[in-house]
Amino acid sequence: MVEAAHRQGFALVGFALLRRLDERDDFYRRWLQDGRHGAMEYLALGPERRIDPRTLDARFKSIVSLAYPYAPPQTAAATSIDWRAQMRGRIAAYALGRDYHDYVLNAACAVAEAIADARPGAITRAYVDTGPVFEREWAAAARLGWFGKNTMLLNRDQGSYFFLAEIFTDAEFEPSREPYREHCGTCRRCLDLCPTGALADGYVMESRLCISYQTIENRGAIPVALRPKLANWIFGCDVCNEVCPWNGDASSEVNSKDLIPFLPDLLALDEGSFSRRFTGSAVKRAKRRGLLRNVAVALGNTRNPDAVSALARSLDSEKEPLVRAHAAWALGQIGGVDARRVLEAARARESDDSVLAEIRAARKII
Ligand code: B12
Repeated sequence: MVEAAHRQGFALVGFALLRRLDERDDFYRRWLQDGRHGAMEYLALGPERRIDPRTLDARFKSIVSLAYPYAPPQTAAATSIDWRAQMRGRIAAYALGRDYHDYVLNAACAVAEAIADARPGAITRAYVDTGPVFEREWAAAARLGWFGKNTMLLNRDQGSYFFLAEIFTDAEFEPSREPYREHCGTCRRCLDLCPTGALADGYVMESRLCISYQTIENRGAIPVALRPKLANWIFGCDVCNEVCPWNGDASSEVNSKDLIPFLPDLLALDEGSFSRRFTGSAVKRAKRRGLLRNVAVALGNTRNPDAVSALARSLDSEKEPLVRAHAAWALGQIGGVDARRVLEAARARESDDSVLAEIRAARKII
């Protein structure tokens, strides 16, 4: 079955016996009480299922944990261009190319079949982000790596650019590896360099501050104080991975058009062109209105007067108030006579209160 996993593209395979995660009970409940999950309500549903996976099915005895590497960000290309002058956005590396939920889950299902072939009658259930599972916790238990300060599962050879998948089964698989030591040591790069300070000591992730959360999971307005910190991230964020020494200077030759998309083009996408461009991509999760909201913020962060015309068109004819509101904010960031003129014209015809509030706020600063 290990060979089958490698054949399917998994670089790491490990096993752990299931048990109740008593030592995480308090941490997790406090994390939820503090509201750190933001609007991701599903993380709070039936907490016991995450603490003890045997509540999903009492017959489960062990877990097979799998790591599927993906192409690291093309860091040099993405950071060496002057994104402000060129009005380029960034998409997190995991979301470039095909949506991993499809092909990694298929690969995990093939491994589950290999288990059932080797042990006829075995019950198996595969997950990739698709169930109430602490995937990193179990990957650490299966000794694939250690739980890093950036809350990523890290491995000395693989860094953190891999997806996790797991198979619950009633077959018994004992850990086959040595316990994995933690190797963060005194390093604090991820904690110190996260643009929004979303990471705190003690493996605490404040999702509401995480750029990944804001650009993907938040369906409403992005808090004003966070907007400048998003820089040109328009879907996800890789900073806590990029600064991790265990990722070294990993970078790859991925499709650079996708990696550094031209923001004015994205702001002009209608439902049809959005759907065509992002079908089969993880980016679809943000929906058109979420992505264009992020694009408007990134254009504001360029502070580039060349962005005014694209934002003016959006404020004039975009159907989603959420996007118009962020376009107004962006014009306020850019400032200047043209931006002011566009905001004045929009104020005269706008009827949505949330957009009007953003127009007024933007006018105050220019
Ligand atoms: C919700 C979610 C998010 C949220 C919240 C992130 C978070 N840290 O919780 C947001 C949207 C912010 C997010 C962002 C990202 N995510 Co995400 N996300 C998830 C998801 C669906 C659930 C995570 C979860 O349960 N959070 C709840 C909190 C309470 O859990 P936790 O932080 O893991 O808390 C644990 C520890 O703190 C632990 N703990 C406390 N003290 C100690 C001490 C020790 C020694 C140990 C071992 C543990 C421990 O106890 C908790 C239980 O284990 C998982 C898939 C899954 N089902 O696991 C993917 C997942 C974690 N995400 C993943 C990825 C790739 C990302 C991004 C890199 C994407 C991007 N580039 O934008 C970023 C990384 C941000 C970051 N640093 O986490 C991968 C991570 C792979 C890896 N190598 O680790 C996963 C596993 C998806 C997958 N199947 O591959 N994500």
